[in-house]
Amino acid sequence: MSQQATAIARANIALAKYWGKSDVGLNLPAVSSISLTLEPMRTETTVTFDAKLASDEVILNGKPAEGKAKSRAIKVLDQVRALAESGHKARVESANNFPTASGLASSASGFAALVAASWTAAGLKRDDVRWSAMSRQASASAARSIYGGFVELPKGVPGDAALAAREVAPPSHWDVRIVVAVANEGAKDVGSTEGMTLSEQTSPYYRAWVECSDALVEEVRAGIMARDLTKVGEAMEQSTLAMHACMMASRPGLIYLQPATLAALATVKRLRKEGIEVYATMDAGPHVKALCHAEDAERVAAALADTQLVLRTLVAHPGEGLEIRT
Ligand code: 2P0
Repeated sequence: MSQQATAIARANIALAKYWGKSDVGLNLPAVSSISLTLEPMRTETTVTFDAKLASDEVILNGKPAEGKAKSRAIKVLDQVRALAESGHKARVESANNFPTASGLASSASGFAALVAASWTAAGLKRDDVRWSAMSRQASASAARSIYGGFVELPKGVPGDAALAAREVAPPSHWDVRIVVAVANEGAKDVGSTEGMTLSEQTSPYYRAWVECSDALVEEVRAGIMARDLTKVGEAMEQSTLAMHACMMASRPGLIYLQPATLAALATVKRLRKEGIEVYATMDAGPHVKALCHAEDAERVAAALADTQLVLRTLVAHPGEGLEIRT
């Protein structure tokens, strides 16, 4: 007998950034973050628990996963098996409908979909709070992809195994756009977990980053509630630049920004001078994500696509939280 379920999760982009951990074992963030869940950037994952399988199989985008990607997925399956008191091995098939090198973290939607699909396939009842906490342990940004729209993941005090994200406002609250300017197709050199540890241990600006983040999160949250793009945008830009300053001052320096990043930032600044409300954010990679009103998205995308060294653009809008396909 086999038990199967399919889950769909969307990528998210942090408007107020997470960088640093307060508890590495439980993967608790040292700072609160606020994100926007993105449509149409989706991961669809099917999990099948099957008594006939001798070992777990993990297929990512049509290819068998190996190494760290596979062991991180198996860790989630083991947690779900322990809860469901089941010993059956599983087959996991997961695919993204957005390119992995688009600069949109696939670990967020990937782990959110994996937790929800394996939980449901094991016969456990839907529980978004526990899904978010389990996703957070696999990858903190994944906790935010369980919910739709504007989502906050509070910082965690060491030992708080149940820490989960929560909805700030649903997708219908505010029809903004994120325009992604893809700067480079290559994989990044230093992953987020490793980068955060390095920053905490060596960056003289790490403490300052943690200290300034609370006020920025408050500002982003208040700006979202008031649908005030200037307020959200200004705080969002300071959050990303403060995070990058902290990264850069690590030893060795973590420089995720590339020439195309700076060119795209100059375009965003120029558009603002021309009267378009648009603000930029970057993650642990070179891509620029621009936040703007829906009616300006076409013009922002055209200007970024026209920017030297920018490869292409993608446009996203607020999306729903986790869906189970029955
Ligand atoms: C964010 N990032 O808030 C920040 C901004 C990258 C820069 O969340 O170590 O892959 O697995 O918890 O979730 C990327 O971090 O890190 C991330 P882990 P994750 O979106």
